[in-house]
Amino acid sequence: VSLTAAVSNKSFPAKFKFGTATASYQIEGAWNEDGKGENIWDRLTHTNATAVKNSDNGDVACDSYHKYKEDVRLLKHLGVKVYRFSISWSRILPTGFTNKVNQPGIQYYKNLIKELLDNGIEPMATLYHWDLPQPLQDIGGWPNELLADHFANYARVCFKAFGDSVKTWLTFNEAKQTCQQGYGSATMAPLIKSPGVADYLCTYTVLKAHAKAWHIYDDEFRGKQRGRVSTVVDSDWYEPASNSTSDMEAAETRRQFTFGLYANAIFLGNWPQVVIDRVDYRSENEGYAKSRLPKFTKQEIDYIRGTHDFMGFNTYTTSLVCKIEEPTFNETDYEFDMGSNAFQDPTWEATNSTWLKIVPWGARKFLNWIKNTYNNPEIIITENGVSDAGLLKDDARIHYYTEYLSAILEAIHTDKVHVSGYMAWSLLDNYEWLAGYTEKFGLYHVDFSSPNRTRTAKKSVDFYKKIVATHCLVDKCVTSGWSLFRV
Ligand code: PNW
Repeated sequence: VSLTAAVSNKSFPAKFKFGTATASYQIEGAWNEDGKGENIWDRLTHTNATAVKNSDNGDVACDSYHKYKEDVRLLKHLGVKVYRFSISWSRILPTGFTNKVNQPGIQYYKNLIKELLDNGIEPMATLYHWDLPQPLQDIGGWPNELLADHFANYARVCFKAFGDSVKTWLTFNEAKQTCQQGYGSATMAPLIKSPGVADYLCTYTVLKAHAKAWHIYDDEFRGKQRGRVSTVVDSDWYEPASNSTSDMEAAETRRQFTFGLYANAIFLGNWPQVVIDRVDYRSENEGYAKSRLPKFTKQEIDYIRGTHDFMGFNTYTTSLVCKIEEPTFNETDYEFDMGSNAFQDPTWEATNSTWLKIVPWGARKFLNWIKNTYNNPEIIITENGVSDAGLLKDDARIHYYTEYLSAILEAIHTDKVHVSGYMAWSLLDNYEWLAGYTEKFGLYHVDFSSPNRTRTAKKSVDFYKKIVATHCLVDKCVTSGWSLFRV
């Protein structure tokens, strides 16, 4: 297959914003420096190291806590307009609560933000990228609905400290991974296995936490700070395995149980109806006294609906879905609630992450589905990228970005999807959760064996730099008349 055949010759709109993304625990290191408290990834990696490949941890990671100025130089070299990073809650509030505010932690992010602005790069801050303060896990973590208030208080501290400079805020990165993996399948910290019970309680809290933070911004800060707040939703694109009605329905149900579980309440109101129907139905048949899905009151539905100023969307890959017979009622499982199987086509191009197959058309279909399902919101692609084993000549990464950016260009121009920005995951090779340092997503290589954590540009740096500069994937783009940004 010719690589160039699929490359779009259309151009990204003039105001389209390119950037790169990272997350605190994955890059910062300095896990116990300057008053930072312990979080759930510190606890997991220090007490249950065998759960992680090579017993790796983020104690030092890319050492960005000390090397942030160098990171900003790399961003400057790339020419990106935006840098998406996350704030470590335990660095700001070591106990998780507001009883102690850690000034050195605040100062670190102030320094980073100033360095970005001095170099003409917009900061985009994520408040929660999976590193919950351990004391909040000790009271049950996200399944405890009291966390909504603790998160809201933390958000207020951040809006107050950084909101004069940060104009784009994301509350949660991929709450689906937090809830379904952290409290369901036990494949992310805090490794709690309670699929179909604790995961829904987590989702319920997270949606309320997000809404509270958005309202705090709206009520107390928007007037003078004039920024925008949203959340990041992700899932695989779920394509029906056949064109039978049952597979098509099963795929849509799975989209609602994954993406819809996190987006519906915010963009349309309440849980998706199919989620309510199926969890209620299965809970009753499984013998529960009431549904495992916590319900929102009418007041809560109204409070959560509309708490977005755009949509943050992470996209990586695609799965196929086929309908299965109703699973046994003897067992409770989030997977059973969905009533289908999901799998990937073995002929799809593989990467260095088992879950990540290269399926660019899935990203385009997904963007169209979002447009049609959630009333055509403005979408910022807050993450997209691919892993390899760490090659400097990373042609596979260039291939992935070329194909996905082509699909996104077609979505923008042909399908009229309102995509306004794109953050490549990731600026640096970094700590990839339970995969440790074995799956590399960076544009820049990091030498984890050197105390300097030396950064080296991979081939993809020049490639991305050129796209950022020209807004084109080919030597000469066709400029289209269509632009969402025309004034
Ligand atoms: C994202 N999946 O997570 C996260 O936001 C990053 O922190 C992470 O490093 C990056 O993707 C690469 O994994 C995902 O299984 C993890 O579909 C898993 C999936 C999707 C996203």
